[in-house]
Amino acid sequence: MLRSVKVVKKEGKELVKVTIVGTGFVGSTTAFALLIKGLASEIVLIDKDHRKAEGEAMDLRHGTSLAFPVNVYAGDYEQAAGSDIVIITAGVNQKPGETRIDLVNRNAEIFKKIIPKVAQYCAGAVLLVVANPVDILTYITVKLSGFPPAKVIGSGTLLDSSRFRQALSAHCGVDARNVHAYIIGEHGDTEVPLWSLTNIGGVSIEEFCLLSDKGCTRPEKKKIFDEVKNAGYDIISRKEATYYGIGLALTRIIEAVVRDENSILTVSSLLQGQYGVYDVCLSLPSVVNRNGISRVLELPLVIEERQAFRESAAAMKEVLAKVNL
Ligand code: 6V0
Repeated sequence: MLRSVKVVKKEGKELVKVTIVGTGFVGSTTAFALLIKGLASEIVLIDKDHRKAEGEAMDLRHGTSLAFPVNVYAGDYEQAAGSDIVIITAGVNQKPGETRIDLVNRNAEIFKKIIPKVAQYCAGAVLLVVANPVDILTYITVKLSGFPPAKVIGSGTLLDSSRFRQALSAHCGVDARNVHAYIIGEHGDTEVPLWSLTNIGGVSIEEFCLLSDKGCTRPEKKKIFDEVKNAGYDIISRKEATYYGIGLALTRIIEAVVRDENSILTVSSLLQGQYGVYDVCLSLPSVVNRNGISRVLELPLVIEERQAFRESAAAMKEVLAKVNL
């Protein structure tokens, strides 16, 4: 029987085991962020380049006396047994000029090797998919693992929503934590900003701008959203990878799971009829707790947002139809 995430308490401390498959830029940065936040008591690093995983584990271990007592080591799938969460970052990343969708066949092949082993050894875990195209690979993970769909989470547009909140924070001069704004749909070129629900401290973005002398015209909104949508490309063209933002986004999801927070996060999961969309993984604001996704919210979108969301779903279905599962 599948169990939910265990948070064993020993002498008042929570024991959480996290496995990270793929210890490149994203995997190792996420391990570092987990260590700094003290969210895991045990971290297993798996990579096809085992020596690299060993090197990352050694480097991280050397900081544990200065942060939290985490047992971090390089291992294989046997050592991942009993993990509460398995993060899957293994796969190729975008090169300058490539889209996320361009990676689909290469990373689907990698997932075909990884997911059966993860399912074999980590039957009770929540799976957190990160490799791109993340919505397609989340769907593939649901199918290949046989896990209940609620236990398979794609990092989806949590990063994009965070970028959106940061861009609006800079525009409005308000702490990003007081900016409430979602990007939904694909983590990629068809993603959808929910301007109609964007608010700052409970005041709609349009009203906030009016009250504080900030511009909120259509071209200004387009400029902000373009910056968000193209952020990944803009970073990759400068430093060939992105990892700090996603590392923190993953840490936020893990926090919601291990602390059973019921946090609302825009993550990707298998949709079952939301806005008339079935059998594809996409991001919508979702309630995340120790069981994974406990509820996917259907917010009152305006017609253009609904339509754009459906188009994003159609684009994902087109890609999925070409994947050889
Ligand atoms: P990277 O630095 O090349 O790391 C990938 C790692 O995966 C390498 O260490 C490989 O050795 C390892 N690997 C490859 N195949 C296997 C396998 N079969 N088993 C075990 N390990 C394997 O890439 P990076 O860390 O930059 O990116 C990883 C993935 O995350 C890519 O697909 C990116 O596109 C994706 N990202 C997703 C983001 C998101 O928001 N969802 C954000 C950034 C990157």
